[in-house]
Amino acid sequence: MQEVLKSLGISAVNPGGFAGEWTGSGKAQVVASPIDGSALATVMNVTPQEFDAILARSHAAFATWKLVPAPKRGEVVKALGDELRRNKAALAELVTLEMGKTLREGLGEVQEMIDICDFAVGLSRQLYGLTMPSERKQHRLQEQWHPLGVVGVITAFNFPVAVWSWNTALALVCGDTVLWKPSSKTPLTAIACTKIAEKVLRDFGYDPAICSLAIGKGSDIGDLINTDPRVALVSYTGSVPGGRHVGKLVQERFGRHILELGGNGAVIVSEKGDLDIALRSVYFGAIGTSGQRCTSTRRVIVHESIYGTFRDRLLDLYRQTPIGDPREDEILMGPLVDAGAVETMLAAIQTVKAEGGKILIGGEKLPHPGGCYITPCIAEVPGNLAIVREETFAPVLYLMPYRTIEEAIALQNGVPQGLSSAIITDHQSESELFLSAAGSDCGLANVNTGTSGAEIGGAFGGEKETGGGRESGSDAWKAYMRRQTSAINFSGKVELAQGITLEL
Ligand code: UN1
Repeated sequence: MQEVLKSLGISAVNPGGFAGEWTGSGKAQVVASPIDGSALATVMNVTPQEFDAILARSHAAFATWKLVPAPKRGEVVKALGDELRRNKAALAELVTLEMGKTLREGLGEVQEMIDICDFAVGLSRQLYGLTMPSERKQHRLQEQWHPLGVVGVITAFNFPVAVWSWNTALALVCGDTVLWKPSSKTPLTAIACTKIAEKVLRDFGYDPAICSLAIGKGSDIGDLINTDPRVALVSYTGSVPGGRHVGKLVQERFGRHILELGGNGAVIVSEKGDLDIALRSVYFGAIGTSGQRCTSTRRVIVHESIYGTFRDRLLDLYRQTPIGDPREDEILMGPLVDAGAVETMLAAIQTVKAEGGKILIGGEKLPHPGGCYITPCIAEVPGNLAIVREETFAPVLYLMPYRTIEEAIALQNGVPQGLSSAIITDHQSESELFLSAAGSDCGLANVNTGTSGAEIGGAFGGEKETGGGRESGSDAWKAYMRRQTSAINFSGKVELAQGITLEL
């Protein structure tokens, strides 16, 4: 463990702020591993004054960074990807130590970082604007995309490094600077990533404040980001109440935001689908990252004709789930992020029972040091009970039957969130209906694969209470730039649009 920390530049005590230099004289925070409760290192939070200086540096860095040609900015992102490749094993291990996901998932998370860097390098030569025909003679219409400013990136504990990289790789090629406020639960991985970015920027001779960091509580540092007009865009990943708060503050000052909030992923299992695919997809979607992904499968809607068989086979898988130290190879489910998350899960299970659901398995605390281990739970419910409509960030899976595909889609859509959804079917009309305007209302809708594990190539995000933002692939980069439309007259005369004449 000490070797991993050392190789990533983590000391016993670490300043939690960076913008060209490391600062942090606020509250000292001891970071404990959910694996066994052991202390990993101490982080010094930044004070509001230090935050102000960090933001000023990030803002100043934007003035020069935006003038660097985009393909040159892409070279920096290429080097960042290479540096992440070199540090993949260590960074994955730190992710596992700090938030408790299995090492194989930690490696997958770092791979997502590498992938988005590769994507952004290509993008650095493809920040295309359009040209349009003008309605006036000898005029031309065009649009260009320009750098936007400082991007405040506020991330959650569950993907402590990948979400930063989705935002950062795009922001950098778009000519923006990044100011990162990670979850207070995972500050060490943020320090490690910032050190990697610092090295890359210094190697190129660019201002290292282009990738800044400010560790502190959401209610102070987060709100300073939300309210400061020097932050052009706030990209927030977190809960629905958190996003509602961020959205209001940022909107109040007409800033931009990308909100990536709660999910309530459902898989529809059709009797016309492959049962093995259904079982594997649902199982990984529900217990992966101990049910702490925003894309986690929280509901499974099963055709009544196969309901009993599916339920029994899923229960078999659950009974055999290897739970324990997430660094061990055979372990599929590690701890929850902290003891509070375990308590939230236990409280949700009580509510399920009170609302008429039936617990089929799970919800038992395991006697490990640190107190964060619990068996994954399946609850049988008659439909979207009030508790089912809430996102409980834990491995609780709700099982419900359906009769017609229309009824299944209505159940799938019948929650306030709209992030991820899936159908398991070999019947083309069913899958096409699911993907049509009459189908899933989510930002992600998959066929014959589960709700989680989205690839970086697509735009990632969701509708309704999920917040509507999009990050990562496709044309999500457009949110990180400002669009400028120009009319260019080469006629030598003045001609007004819309046929308006002006006789002088
Ligand atoms: C999240 O849980 O905030 O699709 C992100 C997935 C991952 C990202 C999840 N690629 O499950």
